Amino acid sequence: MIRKMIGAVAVGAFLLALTGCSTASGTGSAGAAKAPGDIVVGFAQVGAESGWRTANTKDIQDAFAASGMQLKFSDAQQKQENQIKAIRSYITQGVDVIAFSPVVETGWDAVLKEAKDAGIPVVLTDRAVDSKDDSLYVSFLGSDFIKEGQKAGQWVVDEYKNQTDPVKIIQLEGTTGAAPAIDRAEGFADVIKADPKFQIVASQTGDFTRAGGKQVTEALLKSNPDATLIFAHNDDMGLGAIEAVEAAGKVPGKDIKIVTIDAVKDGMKALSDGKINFIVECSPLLGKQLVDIVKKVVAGESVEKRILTEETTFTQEQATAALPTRQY
Ligand code: GYE
Repeated sequence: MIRKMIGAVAVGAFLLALTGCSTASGTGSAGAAKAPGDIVVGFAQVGAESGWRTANTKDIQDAFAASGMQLKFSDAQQKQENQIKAIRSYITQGVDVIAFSPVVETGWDAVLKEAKDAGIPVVLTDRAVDSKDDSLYVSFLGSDFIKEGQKAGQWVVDEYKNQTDPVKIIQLEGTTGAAPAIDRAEGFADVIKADPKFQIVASQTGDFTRAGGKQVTEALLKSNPDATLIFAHNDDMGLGAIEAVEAAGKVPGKDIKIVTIDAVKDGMKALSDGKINFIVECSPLLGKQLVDIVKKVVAGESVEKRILTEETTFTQEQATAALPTRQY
């Protein structure tokens, strides 16, 4: 009899554990729907390094404010240890969902495992992690950075199709180890390698900032005075490069052509003015989609593991046409 009772208790405990498990994978507590005001989301942002990031932060904050959910927000100032600290603090606070944009790709498994063990679903926003265990996050929302690099490369191939002389290229890389820096470089290289006249003569990180882009371009123009093209992994570094090119007595957009990625307002203005030659769009407006993912995860609905943002490209004429209604 006592044995039977112990058995029943054990079965009960097992069932409870199972219910606990489904909460852990994001099915909500015992099926009861949570009111938006009771849902708490912790967002660990990269920093405020670029116009793109500022627009991204605003869009996420606006979308959560409109949703009625509670958003806890932290800015890691581009440091991984700060982001890990923020995520640990969200775990301790017992938030419903954690979302974050990993500053670099590697080194997340331990903290993501802690979130998983605490039953808190994680959504990757904008940037990916390179973890082999994809059960550590429920979804990854963001752009295809390889495709962006390929689009930039394709413009270069088309622009120089009638030139046989070497095209010497300076590449301004994003933050070392960040998914968009790795993937944009890869996509670009993939396309230009078809013709050996394209030579990346120097490639260095400007950390996705305007100051970084300016400083690196200054130095690299000195060591590579015959470079005629700059590929910058984001608009801000391209804008910094414009200043360095002008300071070197050259005309940006003519003596030195510039291709960038993002299409934020300042970049689009420079493109419209002919100082940048081509921009591949990368949308920072991820807020609404993130809110939708969080709602589904909390309600126990399934979500797509990979959600891609839709993006285009801009020539000078297209930038001039798009500028008046550009949101960011
Ligand atoms: O291109 C850059 C920002 O992760 C896609 O980060 C984002 C990149 C964006 O600093 O401007």
